[in-house]
Amino acid sequence: MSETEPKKRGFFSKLFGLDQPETRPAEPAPAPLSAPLPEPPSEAVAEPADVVPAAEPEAPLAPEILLGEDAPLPIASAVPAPEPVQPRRSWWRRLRDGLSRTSSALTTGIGDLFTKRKLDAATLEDLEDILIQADLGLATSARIARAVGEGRYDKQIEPEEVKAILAREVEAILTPVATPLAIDATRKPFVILMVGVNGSGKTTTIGKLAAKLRAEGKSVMLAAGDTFRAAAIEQLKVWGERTGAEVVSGQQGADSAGLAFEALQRAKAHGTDVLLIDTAGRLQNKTGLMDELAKVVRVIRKLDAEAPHAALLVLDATVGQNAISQVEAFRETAGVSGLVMTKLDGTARGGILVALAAQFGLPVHFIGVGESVDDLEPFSARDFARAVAGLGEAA
Ligand SMILES: Nc1nc2c(ncn2[C@@H]2O[C@H](COP(=O)(O)OP(=O)(O)OP(=O)(O)O)[C@@H](O)[C@H]2O)c(=O)[nH]1
Ligand SMILES: [Mg+2]
Repeated sequence: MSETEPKKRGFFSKLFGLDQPETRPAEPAPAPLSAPLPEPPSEAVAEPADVVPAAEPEAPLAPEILLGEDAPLPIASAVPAPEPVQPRRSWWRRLRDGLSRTSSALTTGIGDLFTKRKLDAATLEDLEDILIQADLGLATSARIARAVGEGRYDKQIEPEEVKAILAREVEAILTPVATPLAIDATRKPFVILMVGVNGSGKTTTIGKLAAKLRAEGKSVMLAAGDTFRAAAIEQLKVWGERTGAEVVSGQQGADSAGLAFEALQRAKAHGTDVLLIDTAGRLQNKTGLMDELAKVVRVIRKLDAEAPHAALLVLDATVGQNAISQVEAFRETAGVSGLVMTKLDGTARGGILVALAAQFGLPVHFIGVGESVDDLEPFSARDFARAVAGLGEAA
C-alpha cells in the first residue's frame, strides 16, 4: 500500500469544493460582536504580528450570532431531527466491512504463510513483515510474532490460531486506550476542540458527534473556527441544520481565536451543554499555523481556565505512519487529550491505530468507517481487534 494513497472525497468535498491548497493567507483581524457581550481580552483582538498579522479590517459576524442575549436560540424542532443511533449489530457490520481492506491484507498473508508449514524463525519473520506492512509498527509486530512463536516451534499451526493470537494481542494493546469521551455535565459548556491536518475529517466528525450528543438530549453549539474557507463555514452550517445545533460563525478571514472566544461567551451565556470548536486543517510542520492553534487554546482559557475540556486530534487512517508525527506535533501545541481515527474504511493500513496506542497511550474515543452520520462510533478494543483479525463478532 503506498504512502500516497489518495484521500477519499465524498459528498461534502464535492458540494463545497474542499480541494483547497494547504498554504493559507495571513490571518486577518478578529470580527466584532454586535451582540452586547463583554469585550474579549486584548490577546483575542491583537495577537503579536509575527504570529498572525492582521490583514483585513473588521468583518461583520454572520446572522447566527447577531442575536441579542435574550433572543431565542434556534430550536431543534425547526430542523430535521437527528438520525437515530443504529443498533450495535449494524455497527459491527459496518466496522467489519470498513476494516476489510486491513483485515484481508492480514488474513490473506497469514493464510498463505501458515498453510501446511511447521513454525520456524523464518515464518515468524515473514509474519512480522505482514504485520509491519499493515502499519502495526515494529514493536507491536515483533510482540505479536513472539506471542505466536511461544511454545509452538516445529509444530504445525493453523491460520485460525494465528488470527486468534493476533486478535488477543491487539485487544490487549488497545484496551487501555479505548476510553469513552466523558462529557462532564458540570462544565457548561463542555468545550471540545477539534484539531488535525487538512482533510482528516474534523468537520465531518463534529457533525457526527453533534448528532450523537443531540440524540442524547444535549444542547450543542458549533463554532466555525475554520475561518479560512467560506466553504468550511457553510459545511458546518449544514451540519448545524441537520443536527439542531446552533452555529456561531464569522466571515471568511475572521480571526479564529476571536471566533472561538465569542462562541464560548455565547455558549456560557446560554448554558449550552457542549461547544464543539472546528479549526482549519494545518500541517503539523507549519509552525505559524501551529502557533495559531496554540493561540485559540490560550484565548478560550481566558474565559474558562480549564477549556478546552477535550482536545481531539482527528487522524486520517490512510496516512499510515505519518500519523505518528501528527500526534507528536498536535499533542505539543494543542494539548491533545484524545484521538479520533477516521477513514478506516479507505485503507489497508488500519494497523496504525494499534501502533499509536502502543507508542502514545492516548485515549481513542471514536473511529470513523464511512462518511455518513452513523459511521462514527465509540471505540471498542475487542470489536476492532476481532474485525482486524477477520474473526466474527464477539459473543
Ligand atoms: N470514507 C470516509 N470518509 C470520511 C470519513 N470521515 C470523513 N470523511 C470524508 O473526508 C473528507 C474530508 O472531511 P472533512 O470533515 O471535511 O475534513 P476536515 O478535517 O474538516 O478538512 P479541512 O477542514 O479541509 O481540514 C470528506 O469528504 C468526508 O466526507 C470516514 O470515516 N470515512
Ligand atoms: Mg473542516
